Amino acid sequence: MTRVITYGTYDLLHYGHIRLLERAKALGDYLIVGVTADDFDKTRGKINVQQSLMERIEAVRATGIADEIIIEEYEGQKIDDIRKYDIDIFTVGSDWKGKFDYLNEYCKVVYLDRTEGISSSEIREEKRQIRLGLVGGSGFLNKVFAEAQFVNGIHVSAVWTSQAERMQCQLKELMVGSYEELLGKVDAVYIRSLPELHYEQAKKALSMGKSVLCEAPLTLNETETLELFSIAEENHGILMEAIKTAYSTAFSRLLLLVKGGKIGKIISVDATCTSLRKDATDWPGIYEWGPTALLPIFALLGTEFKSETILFQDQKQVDIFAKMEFIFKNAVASASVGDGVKSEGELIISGTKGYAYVPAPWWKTDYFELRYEDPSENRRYFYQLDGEGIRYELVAFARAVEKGKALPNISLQTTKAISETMGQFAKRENCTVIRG
Ligand code: C2G
Repeated sequence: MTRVITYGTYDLLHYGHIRLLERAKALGDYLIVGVTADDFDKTRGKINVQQSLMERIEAVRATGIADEIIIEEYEGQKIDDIRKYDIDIFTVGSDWKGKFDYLNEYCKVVYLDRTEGISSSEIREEKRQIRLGLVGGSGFLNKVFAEAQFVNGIHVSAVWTSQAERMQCQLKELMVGSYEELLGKVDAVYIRSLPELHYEQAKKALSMGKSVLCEAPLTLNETETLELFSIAEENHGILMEAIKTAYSTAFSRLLLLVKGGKIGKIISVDATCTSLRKDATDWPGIYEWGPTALLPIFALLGTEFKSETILFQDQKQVDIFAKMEFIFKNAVASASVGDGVKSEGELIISGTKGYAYVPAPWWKTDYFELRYEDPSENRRYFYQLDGEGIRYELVAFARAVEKGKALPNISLQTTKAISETMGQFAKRENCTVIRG
């Protein structure tokens, strides 16, 4: 009996996949199909997969072609599987030609012609076509534009910015003269303007039924933030707060592990985010860093707290550093943020059994450690991070727009608390100012 194995994601199963499976089966008597797990796909850069693993397995099973279905979870598994399942032939489409020659050592490798003219990416592109407008006075728009190229179904189609000179050529071609003109050309907007402009800009877009992905803080108070969410709902649009860290796999997994009790009861969360930038930035630096530093604090400890801020200004009265202290019922936290002061950008979560350590720059990390009194219990965790998380954030936004339902990685409670805290800071409430 000839045993054949093949692998794939099989997202939105199409006839290209089915033809491949049929020919794979015809190579022998027994066909095993390995369907890729979500995490494994993410590590190989496949971020747009729309169906869950179970949906994809079910679709392959329903073809009736596979004799057995297994899950592909890790790099190198193919060799393990070939041995474990006593495989005679490994086969895959010709788009992989040469890539699996190393398996010849273990079994016969056959590349089958790929079916032209159909692919999961094309189906995803057809399923959703979101014309995205980029708004704001920031060079960061270039980054978002670059990252949008990795997201199926999002097309940047207009840009409105006060910083034309900082835009790369392709964005210059998409520039329009007013916000209204931009809104006329798009289905959704990404906003990275000064926080005090967010409310009006988001409101205008949402009222016209557009969806909005807006950098944090969404607004500078809880009431306006809630109002924006209700306008979004009334107009069937999506409103999502953009903090790229919330979409990094390492950060999400860290929160799950810590919330799951891995370091005991959380006693303290200390987050530091600083930068020294030569260019005057679009946002005052503390606005720029504040929401990111507040994210793990509110996500882990909730939003019932008392807070106090110590703000440092330079001789020209420019805010260069702020230390925000939080007292919760059973825990404390601090956010040290600065633009003009440099420190170690680490995140430390202290618990009654151990602590989590995320090295600098923690807001775009692919790695963290859980550490204990007995160092032999320490564990290191690594995850893939592409595009600083912006790419994943855009995928989540596109999915939400398509489904008409947001499943943000940031809770509404956290979003509200970030708006309120940054607003209080803007008004210098509970704030002691030290001038240098
Ligand atoms: N395929 C094809 N024709 C298409 C599209 C895909 O023959 N038009 C084949 C691919 O070559 C692959 C299988 O269908 O053999 C599954 O394709 P994907 O779901 O895109 O999976 P892929 O990323 O190619 O995974 O470990 C993973 C495997 O190595 C391949």
